Order: sequence, then C-alpha cells, then structure tokens
Amino acid sequence: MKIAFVEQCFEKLAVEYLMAICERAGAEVELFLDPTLFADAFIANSFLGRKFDVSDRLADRIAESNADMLAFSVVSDDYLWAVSLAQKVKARRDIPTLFGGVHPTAVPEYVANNPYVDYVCQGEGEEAIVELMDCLASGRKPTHVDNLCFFDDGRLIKNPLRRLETNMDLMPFPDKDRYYEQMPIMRKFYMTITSKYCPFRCTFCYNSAQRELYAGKGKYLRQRSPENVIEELTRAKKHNYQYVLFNDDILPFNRRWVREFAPLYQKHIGKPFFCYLHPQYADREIVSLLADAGCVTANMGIQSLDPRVRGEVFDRWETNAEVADSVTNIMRHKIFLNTGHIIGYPGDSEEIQEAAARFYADHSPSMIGCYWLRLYPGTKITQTVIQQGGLSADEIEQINRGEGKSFWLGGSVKHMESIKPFSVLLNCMPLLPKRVFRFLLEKKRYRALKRMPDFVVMIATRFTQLLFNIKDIYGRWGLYLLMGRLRLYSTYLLKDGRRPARDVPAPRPDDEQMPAAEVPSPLPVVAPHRSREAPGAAGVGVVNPAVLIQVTRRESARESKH
Ligand code: B12
Ligand code: SF4
Repeated sequence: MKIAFVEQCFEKLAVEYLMAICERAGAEVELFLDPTLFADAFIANSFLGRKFDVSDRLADRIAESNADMLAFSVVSDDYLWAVSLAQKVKARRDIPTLFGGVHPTAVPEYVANNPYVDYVCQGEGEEAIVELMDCLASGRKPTHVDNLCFFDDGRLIKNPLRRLETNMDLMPFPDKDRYYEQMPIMRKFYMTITSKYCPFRCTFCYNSAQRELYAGKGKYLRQRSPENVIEELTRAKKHNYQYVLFNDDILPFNRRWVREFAPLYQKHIGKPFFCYLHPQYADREIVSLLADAGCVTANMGIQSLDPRVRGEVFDRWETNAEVADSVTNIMRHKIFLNTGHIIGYPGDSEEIQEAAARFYADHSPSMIGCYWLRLYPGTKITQTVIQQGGLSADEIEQINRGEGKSFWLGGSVKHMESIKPFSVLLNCMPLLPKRVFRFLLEKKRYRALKRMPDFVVMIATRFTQLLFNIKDIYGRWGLYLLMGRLRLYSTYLLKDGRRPARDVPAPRPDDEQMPAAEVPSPLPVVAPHRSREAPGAAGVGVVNPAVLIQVTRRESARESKH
C-alpha cells in the first residue's frame, strides 16, 4: 500500500507524525508539496497566484505516482486548495482521498459530502489511517473504523471517536526527511510539540470546539516526558538545526514539567528556541527557567485588555495585572515578545481599543500582532453568532468552505470603520517612536487612518510585521520558508518546464464543485448533495452579533492565538 501526503509547503507536524506511523505500519509513503506561491493563508493575490500556479503539474506527478491513497491535512484556510487539487488528481486517476485535520474535524459531514473527498478522519488520525489502509488493501469497507466519516452508497457513515491515547511517549518521532528533502533550507528550524492540546478553551480557538468533541474520551491535555522530548531533539541533531520551534499551544502549562525540562534542554540541546506562552503561565519562575534554557522568542495572546470582553466574549479569565506582569517578566528576560491582539469582535469599540493601545504603550512588547476576528467552523464564538442569528446561510456556507477575509483586512466583521485605524496603529507600533504613538492616541489623530485604502493597510501592516519579525525566530522561519518555496517552484520549471501540464478539465471553485450538505454539523448548512439527514446546530453564549459578519473571498494571513 502506498500513501501519498499532499501539502502546501508549511511544515505540518501532523503529517510528519502520520508519515512515521504509516511507515511503521509497513506502508510506502510519499510527500508531495505544492509551493502555493501568492496563494496561501499569508499572502494571496489572484493574479500572481495564477502566474505561479503549478497545481496541474503537481496533479500530473501525483497521478503518475503509484499512490493507492491521497492524504490531506487540512486547516480551514487550506480546504479549497485541497479540494481543488483532489479534483485535479481524480480527473487524471481516481485515487481515494482522505481528509483529516482541524477543518474536517470541525465539519466532518460537510467535508465528507464533497465529491472529491472519499474519507474524512475526525480528530486524531494515527490509528484511523492505519486501519483504513488495511481495509483498502484487503478490499474491505472501513465501516467500523472509528473516527472515520464517509459516504457508502449515498449513506453517511459516521463512526464514533475513539478514546485519546494518554501516553504521548508512545508517539513516534516525526518523520522530517521527506519534508527536508524538498525544502532543505528548513533544516535550520526544528519544529516539534511536547504536548497536545491546551488547558484553556478560548471561544475563537479550535480548542473550544475540540475539547467539547472529546468530552468523555479520555484526558484531553497530554504531555510527553521531558526525557522523551530531549531524546527526539538529540536524535534530530543529525539535521544540524539551529533553532527549535515548540509549537505546543502553550509550552509551560505544567510548572513541574518546566522545572525538569528546562535544565535538561539547556544541558543537552542548548539551541535558541521559540514557544507559545500564556499570561497565566508566564510568571517570574517560569519565564526565568525558559529564558535560561534558551527561549529567545515567544508568542503570547493578550487578545483584549478589557476584562469584560476577555471573560465574556473570549472566555479568558486572566486579570489585567497578570497580563501586565507576564509582559514585564518576558521583556525583562530580553525575550522577543510578539503579542496577539484581536479586534472586531461583537461589542468592540473605539474606547476599548484606545485603552488597549495605552496599555501597549506603557508595557512595550516587542511586537503586536493585531488581527481581525475570523470565524472558524465549530468554534464557540461561531456557534454563538449563529445562534444569535448573526450569519446568513451563505455566510455559514462560506465558513464551512474555509473562506474568509484576511485577518489583516477585516476578518469576519461588518461595519467596523471606527476600529480600522487600530489595525494599522497597533501593528505598526514598533516602527513608531513612543512619543509619536502617544500623540496619535491622545489627540485621536489615528482616526485619519480610517481613510487608508485596504491595500495600503495591507502593505503597511505586513511590511512592519516582516521587518520586525526578522528579529524573531518565527519571522526568520517565514523568510526561509519563502526561499524554500521559490526553490521548489523552480524545480517545477526546471523539470517540467517544457512539458505542458496535461489537458484536463480545470476545477471550478463554485457551489457545484463544493456543494453543501444537509447533514448534522456544528454549523447548519444548505443545499443538499449526498446525504439526507436533518441539519442540526449547536450553540451557546450571549454575545451581541450586531457588528458581524461579512465573509468575503479567501485571502488570509497570520492569525492571533493564545
Ligand atoms: C504550529 C501551528 C502553525 C504553524 C505551522 C503550520 C502547520 N501547518 O502546522 C504556522 C505558524 C505556520 C501556522 C500557520 C497557520 N495557522 Co496554525 N496552528 C499551529 C498549531 C499551534 C499547531 C499545529 C500542530 O502542529 N499540531 C500538532 C498536530 C500533531 O496535531 P493536529 O494538527 O491536531 O493533528 C492531529 C489531528 O488533527 C489529525 N490530523 C491532522 N491532519 C490529518 C491528516 C490526515 C490524513 C488524518 C487521517 C488525520 C489528520 O491527526 C493528527 C495527529 O493526531 C495549531 C493549533 C494546534 N494545536 O493544532 C494552529 C492552528 C492549526 N492554526 C490555525 C490557523 C488559523 C493558522 C493560519 C491560517 C493563520 C495563523 N494562525 O497563523 C495559518 C495557516 C497555515 C497553514 N496553511 O497551515 C488554526 C486553524 C483553525 C482552522 N479551523 O483552520 C489552529 C487550529 C489554531 C487556532 N487558532 O485555532 N500554524
Ligand atoms: S487561543 Fe491559545 S490559550 Fe486559548 S484555547 Fe487556543 S491555544 Fe489555548
């Protein structure tokens, strides 16, 4: 059995784990990468995206390989890309497709209903993918494979979720070789996780959905032993990495673990590292342990400086004093701190954002990533807005399709002109002398930014982020990624340059291609396609949806988290 994973060029740990698992189970594995230049979640431009599009050639390569199954790991922003590629491959050769990851986990029936998706894995995929391969290899239907959702003769089969594996040390180490072969420049940055997932459940984050989904299925928040992590990083030294990126939702959520891990890391690894922090886990002791171990860059969500909004809208209960202390602790240890800040949520106002800007002026984190709220499928805030009647059927459909306006340009928000200046002001804060920043704020001169055209906003904010990001490890990672993708793109030109891509029908990103289903889902959906069950919608909360929602064409960028 040969399984081909198909990905954009972002390194995906999920794929690396699953490749290792499949190989351990005796399968042959291949990885296909699409450079998706100017057409990804960070920079999207339809003209340039088309010019640099190699998806037909990639589809040729995949179809010509002898893969028995294609596997896609899909976040919402990738969904249309993945479906389009699956369609292109299937137009050449009908290979079964398996979709897993955050998006299919949130709306499994919706994804299963797509004609180019044969199987959906909801939740963790380690066991499901192996059992599915076994079934396909022996010609059996995967009717009893837990976590799988698919259509069988027009009937939706949705199997239950299996229990979560609690012993994280049983996970194999991620298989990086195939990724580095095609993106050699990325060897510099070793990406890993020490835990899954998060102690919190912020309403805008996938954890708010996934935690509920896994209720009663075992321990949700799990962690590897410090020794196991050190062993992985030690073995990985063969890649000659210079930096480590800990992509855990929050690295130091367990103080005892940090006390054990930090000295081990310092002694055996000692490379500068990046991690995600949280104001409730960034006190003096934790920050000092991390800094001594080698933490030089951190990303920490602050999201709002208004305690009511933070609690009632985002379900975050830290105090302003805790937030302030955490920033001070981190800055004192000279860790480059990129904070996440969300604007444009229900009930947001100019006054709230002014107060936030004053806080940032007083506490000076290295960078503020200011992002418009984006509604993702299944999250608590999305469910709430739906329940409050804040979304039309079309808008819900667009969310299910992973479409939405960029985090830089308005996210999922309608009519928030008074907030727009803060997107520029906060993102550009590191460029401005403090006195100028305060002057703009106190004299309300920032209001002039309302008139700034969207593309200027985009350039101003992205330019600042790029410039200052270079100072942090993740920023550099982004630049290297861009170089790696250009190189990969050039291999398509060099190898396949003269050969025209095969003449097969182009995908049409319209309703016919990506139909909605009338099936149970965290989001109600429209227009029946394959299945015939009643729609259902879960919902909670009490926010005012008045200002939401305008979901427009896909053009996304980096989002705030934590
Ligand atoms: C690290 C990270 C990044 C990194 C690396 C990106 C990457 N592609 O991995 C960077 C910074 C580049 C990034 C970018 C973005 N990210 Co990000 N990111 C994460 C983070 C923190 C960890 C992902 C991870 O490695 N998890 C560990 C793996 C092992 O777990 P897993 O992904 O859950 O995989 C398991 C299952 O889902 C399943 N599975 C997954 N794929 C597949 C595939 C198959 C075939 C099968 C069978 C099963 C399966 O099995 C896996 C093993 O158990 C997650 C949050 C999280 N903890 O998941 C957000 C998260 C995935 N990102 C998110 C978003 C929105 C983005 C961006 C759009 C914007 C942003 N926030 O910067 C871009 C999109 C880039 C892209 N196209 O991937 C959202 C996605 C929400 C959604 N509904 O899509 C998340 C969930 C965070 C959040 N805000 O809620 N991200
Ligand atoms: S936003 Fe961050 S802190 Fe909140 S639930 Fe998600 S990962 Fe956890």
